[in-house]
Amino acid sequence: MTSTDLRIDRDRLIRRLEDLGAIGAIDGTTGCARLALTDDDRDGRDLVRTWMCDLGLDISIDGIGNVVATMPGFDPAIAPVMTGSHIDTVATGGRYDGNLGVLAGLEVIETVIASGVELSRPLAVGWFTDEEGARFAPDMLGSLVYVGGMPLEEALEIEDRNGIGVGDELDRIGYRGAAPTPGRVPHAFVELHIEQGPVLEDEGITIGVVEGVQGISWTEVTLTGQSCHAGTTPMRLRHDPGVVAADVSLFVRSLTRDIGGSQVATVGALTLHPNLVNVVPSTAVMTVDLRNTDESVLQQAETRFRGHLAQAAEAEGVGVDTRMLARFEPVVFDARVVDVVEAAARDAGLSTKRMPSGAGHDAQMFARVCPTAMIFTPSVNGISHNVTEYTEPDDIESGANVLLDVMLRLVEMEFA
Ligand code: HGY
Ligand code: MN
Ligand code: MN
Repeated sequence: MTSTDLRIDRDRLIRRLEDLGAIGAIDGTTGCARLALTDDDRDGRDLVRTWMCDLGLDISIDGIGNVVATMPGFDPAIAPVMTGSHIDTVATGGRYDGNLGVLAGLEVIETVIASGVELSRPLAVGWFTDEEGARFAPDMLGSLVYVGGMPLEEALEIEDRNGIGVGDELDRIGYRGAAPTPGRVPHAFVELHIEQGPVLEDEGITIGVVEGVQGISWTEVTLTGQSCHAGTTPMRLRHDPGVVAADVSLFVRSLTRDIGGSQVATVGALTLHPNLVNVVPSTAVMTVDLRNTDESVLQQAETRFRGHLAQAAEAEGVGVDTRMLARFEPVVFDARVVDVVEAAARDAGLSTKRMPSGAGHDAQMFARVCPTAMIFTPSVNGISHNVTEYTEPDDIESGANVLLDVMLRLVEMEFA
C-alpha cells in the first residue's frame, strides 16, 4: 500500500469524538464543559493520553501541561511533522472545537502505523493547555509557552477570577510535566479545526484553506462608582458604573459599524456588584474583545474604545482600571503549507476556499517557529462556543483525510 491510498477510519474518529464529548457533557445537549485544568479537563486529558499510550506513541508532557505524542522508532534528530489543537473547552462548548484537531491527528497517526508505510520523519500530535483562555487569560496559553512566547514561570503565576493559579492547578490534576519549554520545533505544523463561522456552509464549500489568523485584543475593564439606594438617591448624585458599562457596550458595537470590514467587538463578560435589584452598583467588571485582520485598524479600534471609555467614566464620575488579558497581532501562514492544504483538498476532489480565521488557534503560535497552516471544515449554521455546535460526519471524514494527506506531503518537503 502506498501513502496516497491511505484513508482514515471515519467510525473510529467519530466514536472518539463522542467518547471525549461525554466527559463534561452538558445535560440534555451534545455540548461539553471542560474548562482548562478542571477535573473534567483532567479526565479528558487522561482519556486521550490512554489512546496515545495504546498506540505506543512516545508521550512528552511539559511544564505547562502540553502533551505531545510522537511516532516511536525515529532518530531524535529528525524533527516531526506535527499536528494538534486543544481539548479544553469554553463553559458552553461543543464537542468539535479543538477536539477534532487532536483526535483527527491521532487518527492520522493510527492509520499510518497500521498501514506499515515507512516515513522519512515521524508524525506527532499534541494538545496545548488552555487554548480557550476562558478560565486563564490569555488564550492559546500552552502553545504560546511551547513556542517561547511567554516564560513558563510567568504562565504558572496566572490566576483565574477566583485567584486560583495555573501552576497549582497543574499540580492538582497531575499535569505539570518535566519536558522543557520552549518545546521541540517541528519540521512543520498543520491544524485541522472547525470554521466556527458560517462562510463554508453558506458557500457550500467543504475545505477552508486558512491563510492566517486575525489580530486579537482582550481588555478587562473595572469601573468603580458608588453603591447607594436605588430609591432614595437623586439621579444627579449617582456614580453608576453599570451605566458606563452599558454605554461602552453600545459604543464598541457602533465601532464595528463605523469601521466595517472584518472588525468585530464583543462584551462577553459583565459583572455588577452587588448585583441586587435595589442597589446602585459599586463596581462593574467587563471584558472587551476586539479583533481585526489588519493590525493598524485594530489599533485604531483600541484607541477609540479607550478614548470613549475614559470620557464616559469621567462624565459619570466613575473610576476606571484596565488590564490587557490578551493581545496577539494578525498572523499570516506559510504560503508553501497553505498551498499544500489547497492541493491535497483539490486532489481529493473537494471544494476549497482560501480564508482567514476569525478565531484564535494554537497554529498561530506555531507559525512563529515553523512553516504552519490550517484546514477548516464547515460548522453547521456557523455556530460554535455553543452546545449545539455540529459538523457533519462526511465533513469530518474529508477534513481528516486532507490532514492525513497534508502531513504525508509535509514529511517529504524541505523548507530551506
Ligand atoms: O477566542 C478564540 O478565538 C479561541 O476560541 N480561543
Ligand atoms: Mn478552538
Ligand atoms: Mn474555542
